[in-house]
Amino acid sequence: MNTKEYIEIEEKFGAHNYHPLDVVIEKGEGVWVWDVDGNKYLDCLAAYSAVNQGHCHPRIIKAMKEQAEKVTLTSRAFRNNQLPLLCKELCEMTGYEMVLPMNSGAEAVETALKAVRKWGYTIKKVPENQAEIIVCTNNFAGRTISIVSFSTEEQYKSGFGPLTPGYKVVKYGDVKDFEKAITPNTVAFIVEPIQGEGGVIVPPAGYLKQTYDLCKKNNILFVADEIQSGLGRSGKMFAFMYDDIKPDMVTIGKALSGGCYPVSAVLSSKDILGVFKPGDHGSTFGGNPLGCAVARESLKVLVEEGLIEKSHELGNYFRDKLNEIGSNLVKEIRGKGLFIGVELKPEAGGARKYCEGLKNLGVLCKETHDNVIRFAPPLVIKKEEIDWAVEQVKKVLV
Ligand code: IF1
Repeated sequence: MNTKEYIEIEEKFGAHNYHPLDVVIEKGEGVWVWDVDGNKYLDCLAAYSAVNQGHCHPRIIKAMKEQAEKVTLTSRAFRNNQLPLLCKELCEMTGYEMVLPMNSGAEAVETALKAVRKWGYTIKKVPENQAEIIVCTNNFAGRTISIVSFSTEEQYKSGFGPLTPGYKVVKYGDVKDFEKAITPNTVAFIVEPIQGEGGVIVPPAGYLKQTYDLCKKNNILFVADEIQSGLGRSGKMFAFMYDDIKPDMVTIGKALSGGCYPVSAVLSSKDILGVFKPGDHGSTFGGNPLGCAVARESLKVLVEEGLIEKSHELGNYFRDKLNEIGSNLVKEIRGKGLFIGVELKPEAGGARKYCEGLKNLGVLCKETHDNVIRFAPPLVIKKEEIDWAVEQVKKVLV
């Protein structure tokens, strides 16, 4: 079957909740993917940063196969011999005390929401059902009802009410706005250290530190959503590490499994995650041995292959090269590490057509927020591959 035939079948039998580029991928290796017609593409999206380690990383696939042949799922009714090791290794690697494993990113965020609320009631002593959580404009944290309830994107919420109460939205990057929103009932501030969906937005210098200090002063939990920006994407293990802070809680997902399996987690302290008692929270698949084995190897690959440092170095190189193009269509090139946003001027007529153009030249990337092209290739990309990608970008941006 060819591309057109696959698309027809999907359009007929699959729900239409996406508008993907018309490329049907059948194989991936490192930074490259191949479609069903045999065309080869450089993947500059990396499944929204889930395949930081590169497609089908041999070590991760090996770990996955080996575990799949032993045992895949035990449920949390019983213990398994992979979960303890993943928790321990994650804590040692990140400096947190405790891990709560889930599957999707949205589930990790939901877990964080439940944890900070329960912490608010049991430790901070907020009156019952009065807990407030502060979030930012332009946030993206997933698609569940509670998460879309605090989205500022109308489409994500519209038609899905009644929505979950208990959130206050403040302007991303505006410390004063954040300070004004604090009340005695504020239990947490949930923030992406770099906004992905928002358009690869890096907040003004000092923003994270100042909001963090205000959280400390007011007994508010600072929660960093590192599901997209974390695990090397920004050129550090976590994007918050560019600032002098240690969030009370961190959500991770995506690259935690190198894109091989849905694995997410919440990292925090014993005091905070300790609010969960048996029966308070869980998931059939969360912490399953297959996911844990895959995650353990994915983390090792990230560190042992020096992918975090590579992201830092090659991210600077990629941005410099994009800047050298000097296109009149470009308003701004921003980001950290290999997490790059190219914002086009309004007269460019939207980013989508440039992504289509790049696809035809063999580079896969995705527009975000109409005017931003995001470049976030697997962190295993080589300099020469960046050079080639930039040549293609040059062709569409002239
Ligand atoms: C989709 C964007 C990326 C996330 C942060 C939690 C989650 C995400 C910071 C939830 C998910 C996704 C989901 C995907 C598109 C995507 C995305 F364009 F919407 F913004 F990555 F850039 N926190 N991001 O970015 O994780 O439940 O999806 O595992 O189509 O919804 P999830």
